[in-house]
Amino acid sequence: MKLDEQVITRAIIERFSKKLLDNLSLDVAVVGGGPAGLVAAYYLARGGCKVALFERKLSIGGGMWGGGMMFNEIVVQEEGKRILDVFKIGCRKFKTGYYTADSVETVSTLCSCAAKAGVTIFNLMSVEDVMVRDNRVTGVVINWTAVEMSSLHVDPLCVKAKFVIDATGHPIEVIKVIERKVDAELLTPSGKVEGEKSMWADVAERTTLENTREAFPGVYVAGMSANATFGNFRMGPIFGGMLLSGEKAAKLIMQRLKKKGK
Ligand code: 48H
Repeated sequence: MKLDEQVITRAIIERFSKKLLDNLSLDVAVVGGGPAGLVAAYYLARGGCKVALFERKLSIGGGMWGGGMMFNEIVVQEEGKRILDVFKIGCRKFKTGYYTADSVETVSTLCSCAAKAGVTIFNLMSVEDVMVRDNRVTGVVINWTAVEMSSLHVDPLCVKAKFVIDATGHPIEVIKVIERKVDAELLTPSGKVEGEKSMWADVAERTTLENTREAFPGVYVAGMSANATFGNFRMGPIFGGMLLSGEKAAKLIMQRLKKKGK
């Protein structure tokens, strides 16, 4: 059979356009494809939610690829290992309570499992704003990362969502937009972003989970965003808290949507 470039081109345009059109109204928009966002999206999709994940970069996986300081191994504690086991990611005991996993295997498996569970992943797309009605976020405003990078004056498009997860990591981009643009308080003690503190792995891993909750009506924070929003420590290259936070965000949202997790 002879291959026709016109067919190849049409296939990509038609299939991508359909994918985008099918995702203009979501149960959950996950912003950020790091470990927390991927795990949250996976559990939401498994629970029957319509979920799309928007990732600014070409590759999904956020800060996990590089392990610690580009040594591509990650550490998880006992509780975090439970999530690695769910995804059948190989991990090895280092000493009591500490396990290591290959960061490339971990990221690629989380990504693959999320896609296979039914998450639609849009890479190269950034969330630059939100829609707010009656003091509740009702969706996200998206644009191509290339537009953002080149500072082109191109207007964005919009995706409606019942819930949004800010899984953008250290910069907490969705919450920061709300803080800057919406004339209302966040659900934090001060009503503002409390801010990330310096390194303390033991406390940070625990508080990441505690801080995984609704930070503005309709918006949950997961992963590093949770501690940055509610004001707690960073934890360095231990990733159990990120994985568990993704799982918790999904559970909380599914309760609100009255969906049963699998
Ligand atoms: C679309 C966006 C936008 C946007 C950002 O940084 P991440 O890996 O986030 P987490 O919370 O899943 O994991 C944090 C972990 O990687 C980490 O940094 C740790 C444990 N640090 C500890 C320490 O002490 O330093 O992923 C966030 C993703 C990235 O891929 C961004 O490109 C993406 O979100 N992103 N995508 N629209 N506006 N902003």
